[in-house]
Amino acid sequence: MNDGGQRQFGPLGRVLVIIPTYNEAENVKLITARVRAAVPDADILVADDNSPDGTGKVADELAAADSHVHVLHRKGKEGLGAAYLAGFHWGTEHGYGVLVEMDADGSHQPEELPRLLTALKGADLVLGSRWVPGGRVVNWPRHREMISRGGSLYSRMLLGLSVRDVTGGYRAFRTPTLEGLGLGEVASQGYCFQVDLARRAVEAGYHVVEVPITFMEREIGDSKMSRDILVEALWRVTGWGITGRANKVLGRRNA
Ligand SMILES: Nc1nc2c(ncn2[C@@H]2O[C@H](COP(=O)(O)OP(=O)(O)O)[C@@H](O)[C@H]2O)c(=O)[nH]1
Ligand SMILES: [Mg+2]
Repeated sequence: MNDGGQRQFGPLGRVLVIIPTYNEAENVKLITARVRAAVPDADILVADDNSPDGTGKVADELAAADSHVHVLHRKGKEGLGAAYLAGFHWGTEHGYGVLVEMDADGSHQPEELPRLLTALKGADLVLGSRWVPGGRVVNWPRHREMISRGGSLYSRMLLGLSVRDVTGGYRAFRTPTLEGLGLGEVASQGYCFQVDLARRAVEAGYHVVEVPITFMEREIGDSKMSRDILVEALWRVTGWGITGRANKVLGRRNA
């Protein structure tokens, strides 16, 4: 996280909110309406992994009724990371200046997005953060909070990051920032996708700002969090930490 104090940041450009979905048929309607009300100028891209519950069809109906809503149909469940990468690609191709990550389940409140976008005027990347003063979580089971806080702490210690909420998924990127992260090499699928992007942004020297958010646990539908996702995060973060330290010892940077 550099201070960014000396830099001039250009205008933001058009905003695309990317919402990955897997079995969120009810939520996708609610979240789309809330984003449209909170940020009327922004467009929405629903990135659906052929959800068995018909989320993709619901999204198509929303898109047919509103030119601000778009749908990316993917062939099957490939994880959050792959859905976001496809969404970033789509957004870049379509000329958006800002790409936002937001869950479909209402955990990331669209009403807070204007604050993230205001902060992005003076940053390369804004992280919605639960673990800075003013940030909080509502209705999260104790074990989820422990996994999340523990995951952030472990990642920060191992990777030497000053970011507080390393695993959060409510973020606003300037498109050129994403282009500088080497997304072609990102293999992370689940949870650790967010850790991967945060560490790449910090290592690339981008100005990263954390803005406090209130994270609300979902009320409808089921979490896709799984043991496999946790295990992937643990081994990848540990691997990055070891490689990073070895490179430091050997005097190499970003090898
Ligand atoms: N396209 C796609 N979306 C996914 C996948 N896994 C999770 N999501 C979406 O990612 C967001 C976060 O997932 P969620 O289950 O709420 O995780 P949690 O908040 O950590 O419990 C939600 O909008 C999910 O529908 C996936 O494999 N593909
Ligand atoms: Mg969720």
